[in-house]
Amino acid sequence: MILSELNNRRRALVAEMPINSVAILSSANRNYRSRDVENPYRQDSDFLYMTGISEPDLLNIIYGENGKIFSILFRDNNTEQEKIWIGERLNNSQILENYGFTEIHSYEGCHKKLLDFIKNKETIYIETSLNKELDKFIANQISNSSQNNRLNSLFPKKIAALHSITQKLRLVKSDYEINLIKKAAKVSIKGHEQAMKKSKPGIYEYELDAEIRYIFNKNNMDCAYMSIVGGGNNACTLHYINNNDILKDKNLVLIDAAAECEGYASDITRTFPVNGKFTEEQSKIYDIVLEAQEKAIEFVKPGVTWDQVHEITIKIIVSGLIRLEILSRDIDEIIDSELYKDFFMHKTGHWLGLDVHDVGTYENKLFEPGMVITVEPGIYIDSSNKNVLEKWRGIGIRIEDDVLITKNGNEVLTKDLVKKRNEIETVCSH
Ligand SMILES: [Mn+2]
Repeated sequence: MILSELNNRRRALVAEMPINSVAILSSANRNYRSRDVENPYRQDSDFLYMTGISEPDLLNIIYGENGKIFSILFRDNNTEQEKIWIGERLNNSQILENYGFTEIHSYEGCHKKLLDFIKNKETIYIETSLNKELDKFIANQISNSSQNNRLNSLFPKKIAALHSITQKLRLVKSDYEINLIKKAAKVSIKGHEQAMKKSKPGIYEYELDAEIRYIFNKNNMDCAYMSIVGGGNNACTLHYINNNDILKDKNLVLIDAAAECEGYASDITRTFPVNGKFTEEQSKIYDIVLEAQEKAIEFVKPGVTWDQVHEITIKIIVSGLIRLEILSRDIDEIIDSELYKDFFMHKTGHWLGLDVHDVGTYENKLFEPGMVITVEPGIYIDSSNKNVLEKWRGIGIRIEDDVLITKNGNEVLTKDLVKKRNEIETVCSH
């Protein structure tokens, strides 16, 4: 983590807070798999954004005073026992130097010490329900302060939602952040290519899942989210993660999987034939989704809204389905009455960043350079849908890329992964 990046973020946070405010951030809790066995630790995204540190049991206070930015960390050096069981981690003086904190104090008993930094402030910016102890402490202070106690009367009176600021900051990515998403994308692409090469009828969905995970892990990355590997009709279950079915000849397989690099997610979906060759029906549906995706991406640029992008994909998908006689009314009627939702029931994309479905509002938000989004239309024809000819049933296709909005338009961060039918068939044949 480069220091200038962290300092820019701290400065930006302070600039967004009213004068005489303080932000209090808590690290994410440990998460247990069963009894005392922990899941791999994942830092809270806001905390990671403001501190760069991926450890539990931390508290961070940020405020500005006389034009100077203060970032106070509460953290304990590891004990001898921890050194034996878990190993060494950086000590507080290394952390102070590498991450640019103004001071470090002990985490043990930090609530009392906290008061030194927040008394006389007017507003606390915080995310409640992340750290129950801290929530309780603050609630107590506030109720005491209303009781005319002289010391407690110095406690801030207002509580505000920290995410109202952090989501705004996190929405526009710096070059440093974009580079991390690019790194994650590069490894994700390798994973998808590997799955295309290894796919064949008779193997199980989890085998392709494992191929992808192997590539990610081999590159020192992990999955940004649970991989979706859905063969045949399983592709019609939008968040299918069982991945335990057999992959059948002449079926498609939809893979939505991507790696995370230093907290930053990529998010890619490709759909390809299990045996490497698209059937006629699959080809027809595939080309509609691809056209919708490419036209939507072409349209992405500063000043555009999500609604506009979604409208383009809907139009192309609906006219495609009419052409194939899967839908049979007038295009405007289908769009107005949302009849297409039997086949395309989700939005065209989402923000991407530290969270795979990243923070940020959607309604009327204009795209700006530095924002990163996914564009991922799909068509899903469930095998139980008796309103369409049998030959179409059980086809589920989604194509998803990660797109950076630039000054003049956009850059597809995942463009190196094949998506035209003939290109996919070529990779599958290797
Ligand atoms: Mn996505």
